[in-house]
Amino acid sequence: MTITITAFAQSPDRGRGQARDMRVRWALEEVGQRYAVRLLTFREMKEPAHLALHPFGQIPTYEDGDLALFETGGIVFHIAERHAGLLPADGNARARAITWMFAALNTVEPPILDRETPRYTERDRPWYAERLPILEGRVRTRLTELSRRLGDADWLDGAFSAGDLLMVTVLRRLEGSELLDDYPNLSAYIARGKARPAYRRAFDAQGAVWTALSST
Ligand code: GTB
Repeated sequence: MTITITAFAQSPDRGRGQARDMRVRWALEEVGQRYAVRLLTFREMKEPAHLALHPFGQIPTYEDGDLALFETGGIVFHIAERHAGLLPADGNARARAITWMFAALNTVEPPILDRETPRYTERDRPWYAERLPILEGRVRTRLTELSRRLGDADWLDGAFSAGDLLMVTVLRRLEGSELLDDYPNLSAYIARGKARPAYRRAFDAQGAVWTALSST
């Protein structure tokens, strides 16, 4: 059975690996699963065939036989449960790794997105300049807390896990801003994630979509 995921036919990030298919690609590479990719235009994402797979008309989705999933947290969790390599075998360590998955998506990602989204949608509004420092302050609060917890460790809780995979992709959203500058251990943590061979393969694969598009 071939696993098939969906991704942007034309990613707005031009191959920088910020779209969420990157998380799923990385997870599949970590566990050594081959996969196919169905590329979708924005129009196709809102058509009935895709809406049957994804109620919100987004990417990525994941199909394996008669199983269809959406939401990167659910997809990465499914991959991690089915294959060795992304969750520890010990029950307590596994529960903690799963907790970090939720922490990445529910506690760290929201303030990062809350800061990022108005940069595109509200930049010309009178309140934007006043609001930005507030949003950045909320991101800094989370980074300070996360940095304190990570300390000098390589990963959040022992060996690399799906929790780290999601956390690194979440923190990567801050690349290009100065927000990470005050947190060298978090920058090093992101770099460690990006140095993993599975990350490199996933990044190159998603980047190849943009390269192929721009050469036509
Ligand atoms: N919570 C869902 C999940 O984790 O799976 C969110 C999925 C999601 O936001 N998908 C986006 C999408 O399909 C693509 S990744 N958007 C189209 C739509 O909603 O109509 C978000 C994204 C897009 C672009 C960049 N970028 O250019 O840097 C980064 C992230």
